[in-house]
Amino acid sequence: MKTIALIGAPIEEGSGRRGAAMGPTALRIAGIDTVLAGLGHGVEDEGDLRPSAASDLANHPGANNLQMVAAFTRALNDAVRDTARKGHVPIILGGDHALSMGSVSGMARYADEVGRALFVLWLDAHADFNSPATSPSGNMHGMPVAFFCGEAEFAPILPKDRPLVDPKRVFQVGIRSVDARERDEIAEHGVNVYDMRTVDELGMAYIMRQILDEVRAANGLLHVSLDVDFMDPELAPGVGTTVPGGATFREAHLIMEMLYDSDLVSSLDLVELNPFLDDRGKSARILVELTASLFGRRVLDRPTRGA
Ligand code: 5AB
Ligand code: MN
Ligand code: MN
Ligand code: MN
Repeated sequence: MKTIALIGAPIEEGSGRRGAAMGPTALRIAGIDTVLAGLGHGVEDEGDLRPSAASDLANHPGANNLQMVAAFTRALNDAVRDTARKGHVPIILGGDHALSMGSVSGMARYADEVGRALFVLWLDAHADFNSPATSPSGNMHGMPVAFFCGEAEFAPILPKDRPLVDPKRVFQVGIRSVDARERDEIAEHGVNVYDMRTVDELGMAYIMRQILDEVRAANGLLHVSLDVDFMDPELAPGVGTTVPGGATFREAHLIMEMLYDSDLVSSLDLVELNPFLDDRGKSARILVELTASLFGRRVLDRPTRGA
């Protein structure tokens, strides 16, 4: 059994609209703490981070709300590293996806301290590899992967010598909306992209086995970042950036069960939930269901084949 630390990150300034700041509350109302405790884990709810804007940074025309995004990045970078040092598993309750600038950078710092490689499983409709120079919107929830890979270095948000994530250790699954310049960037940097067509052709189980084998062979830590829009909008409508053709409940669920079986997951982001757009808590509940599966809920105890 694990000790899980819930860290609320009510940031919405990284997205183009309001509402994601209510995400941590919705996840708590959907019962994330009691569900995890019911599986036998220790659960410590650290409450919500409430950083004040990073007023040392100048506004940037290509990076909307930079001061607030930087404040959450710094706060999470420390909080996640401290949690991992205690041997606990941080679950970041978002909040928009800009928060992964901080959570993944914090895990990269921890991995560096313990001499292990950090891998990232990015479950999203989008590649989130824009920078202020390439972004069509200026919204920083479209930039976290470029940031923690060291690409979007345009302001002193974190120290320059921070540990980075190797783009070849980033696995993106479910991708189906990529901007033109982003497409070139992910190819150039060698990010592993399993887009929806690949999921359809190869199947989720095959893809997950490949990813998990690689993490295991490197004795790596695996950070999972789950964007609500990874799922099909029919299943999870509570998000500002829906894209049709997303993962089904069965595909998402299978990923979570395979992650649990692997015992490789060190940390988890639940991001982009916008309760203002949700349908009676549906998306919040699905995130809690998936998290339960990632931490060991079993529908059936499978008998050994042939037994
Ligand atoms: B999300 C877009 N690529 O950069 C941009 O939901 C969308 O965290 C980003 O994946 C979507 O503005 C960010 C058009
Ligand atoms: Mn995203
Ligand atoms: Mn997305
Ligand atoms: Mn580049």
